[in-house]
Amino acid sequence: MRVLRLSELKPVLLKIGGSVITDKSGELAARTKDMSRLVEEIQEANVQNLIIVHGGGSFGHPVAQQYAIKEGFKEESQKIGFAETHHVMTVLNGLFMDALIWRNVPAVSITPSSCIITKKGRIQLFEENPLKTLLKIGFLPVMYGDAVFDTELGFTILSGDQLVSYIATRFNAERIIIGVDVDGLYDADPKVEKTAKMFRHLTLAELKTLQNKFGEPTACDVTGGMFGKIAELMPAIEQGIPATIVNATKPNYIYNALKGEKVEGTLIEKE
Ligand code: IP8
Repeated sequence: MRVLRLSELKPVLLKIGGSVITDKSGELAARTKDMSRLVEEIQEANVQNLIIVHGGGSFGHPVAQQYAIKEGFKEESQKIGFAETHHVMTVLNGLFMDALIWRNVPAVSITPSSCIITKKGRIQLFEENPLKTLLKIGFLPVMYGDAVFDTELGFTILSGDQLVSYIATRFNAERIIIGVDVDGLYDADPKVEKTAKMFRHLTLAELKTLQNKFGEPTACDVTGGMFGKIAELMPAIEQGIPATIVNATKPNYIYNALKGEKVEGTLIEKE
């Protein structure tokens, strides 16, 4: 049995947006068919050293918003909200893990709230050994956006996007794939504006300019709108790790992206 050395690990980070695996217009509405299809694509692609991070969608976000969890611990009544936010994320994660394990994928979930502490919302401490060990043995680690403890705020929300960027940077990932429910990154919301223009390629400098222009949070997403989320990837892109944004609701897009094949979407690179 061969156990990989850390220097041999060049993980591929796959973020599955909450809008892909849940219906954001509902509450606690999982898209189990999409989960199964994605798992088939992930299994078929059979990428070595893959790490998956998924978002909160209609599980984490509505409860986190209701109790203002991201803003930190201000009153006793939020405690049940923190507990509930974390709990519903474990439920969503459980559904995704079910889909993976039923398809014989040796996936193991790591709970962010148990191994990460943030400071004012930014990751300050990350006990990496479980993740490293899973990768070395050849498991598929799965993490997710979560309600976490914070040294200044008491608690807060950690987005899956910050987590992806942090892991990619720390583990010097080969590349990042971000699966969303639109075809890529646009200059306006393509679900609202018919004339919205999609970017096929962006440099880091271009992304920074766009982020200043469009980085507003959306209504029921406590961790920021699309530009805010993509902005989280900047440190990883700065380090030379390319990120591709693809439509994970369209069959085979994630498969093609994982295989490194040409796929419609937005590629963001350092230069
Ligand atoms: O959907 C946030 O993760 P995201 C998760 O990746 C929670 O922003 C708990 C709201």
